[in-house]
Amino acid sequence: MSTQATPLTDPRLAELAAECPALRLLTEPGDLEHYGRDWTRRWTPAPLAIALPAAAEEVQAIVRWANRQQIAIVPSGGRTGLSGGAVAAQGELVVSLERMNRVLGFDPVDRTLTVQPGITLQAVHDAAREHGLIYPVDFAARGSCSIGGNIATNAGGIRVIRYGNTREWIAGLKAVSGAGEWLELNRGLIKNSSGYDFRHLLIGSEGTLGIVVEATLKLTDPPPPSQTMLLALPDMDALMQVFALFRARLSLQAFEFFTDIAQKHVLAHGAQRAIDGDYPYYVVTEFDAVDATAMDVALSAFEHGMEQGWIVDGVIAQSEAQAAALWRLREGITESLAPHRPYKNDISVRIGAVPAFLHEMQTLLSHEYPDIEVVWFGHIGDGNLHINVLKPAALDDAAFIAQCEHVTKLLAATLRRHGGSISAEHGIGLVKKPYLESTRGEAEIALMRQVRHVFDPRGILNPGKLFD
Ligand code: 2HG
Ligand code: ZN
Repeated sequence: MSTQATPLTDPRLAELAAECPALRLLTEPGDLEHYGRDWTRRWTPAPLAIALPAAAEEVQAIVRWANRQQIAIVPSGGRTGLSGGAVAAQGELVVSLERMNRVLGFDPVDRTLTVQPGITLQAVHDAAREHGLIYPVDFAARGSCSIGGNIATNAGGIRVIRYGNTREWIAGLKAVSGAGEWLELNRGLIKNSSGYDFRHLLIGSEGTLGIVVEATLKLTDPPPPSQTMLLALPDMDALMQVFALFRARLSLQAFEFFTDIAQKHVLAHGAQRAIDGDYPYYVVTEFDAVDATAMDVALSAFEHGMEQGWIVDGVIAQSEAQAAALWRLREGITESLAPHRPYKNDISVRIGAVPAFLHEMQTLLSHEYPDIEVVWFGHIGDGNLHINVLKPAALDDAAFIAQCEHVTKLLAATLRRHGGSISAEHGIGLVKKPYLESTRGEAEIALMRQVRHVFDPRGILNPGKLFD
């Protein structure tokens, strides 16, 4: 990928370059491909160019230029998204925030960290730790995803059960609206009862209302010492039984599940087997374990689960390295499945609705995908399931996607009946757009359209994403 700007033959880009002389603009084919796609790999990238602003003023100048020129913008973070929200396949200008990746300040009294949007989640974790605190949102893409993208999708991850989603951790945002206005939202206040809180509109808006140029993040105390356990379960019903048992007796930091098929792929990808034999379901759970008494409570919960027949085997990590190895069995799944070009569903229902929903879903999927490998895993303690449908080598892309879209329609209808969501944490983007109505009412979607128009009257921000 080049770092040098190439000569600009497009007069519109030449005008932008003249207005922002320091702005880095890329038009080499390799750059267009790199910045024009996300992890979905379904669309052929075809952006007009890539802009890499280094300051908020440049972002504002770009948005104003795009309004004048009527050019669509795709705001871009780490592009680890799985719904096509950061795909640029229609001649858009990609505005990559990757150069705006600094920590701008730490406030020890407010316990906040102010950062630019292009900083990775991992760098936020490291910066918080330097001050003896944590930023608790966490998931496997931490090394590549950016905080701006996390905000755009209200990212969740593996600690939601304890800490909630990204939304809970945003104390303030600075952003440029689709019309090019400068917005300062909430300014780090804890109490602010002064009308509409647009901060929360921008969170989860998938780059359709504004571009975040600065975020003030709340930090918190590190959790007490914890223990990580891997459990093997005999059947689906046991999942929620064990969850109820562990949640009642322990202070959970994470409760994640995966199936034997998921484990098969992650082991083939280099993870270490921790439990001999194969079982239908596995749980990785992490819980506070402050002292020996806490461990006794955990062991007695485990034994109770064994006696009831809900747990068939288990391992407790004896070291940090072993805990990391257990976590790899769960966190390595997405990467291990990538070569199989999976079609992904990311769905949620209320925790109370999980058992009934799971049964209906299992019947549906085994009926609709009789000869296709389907991998289940996810954040079962939050009612959030990931379903990855693996493309058989013999089936061509279009036929495979058509089949998966047909099943997703049925799944969306099932979700609607159970009051669930077609996108728990990955966003709607392009992939889930046809199913938005299964989760949101007609009046609600009509209001969303109007809100979008108010923030972005010319429709330049991420057009075609979320809804048309
Ligand atoms: C996870 O929980 C991510 O690991 C990715 O949300 C899920 O690949 C997926 O479907
Ligand atoms: Zn997830």
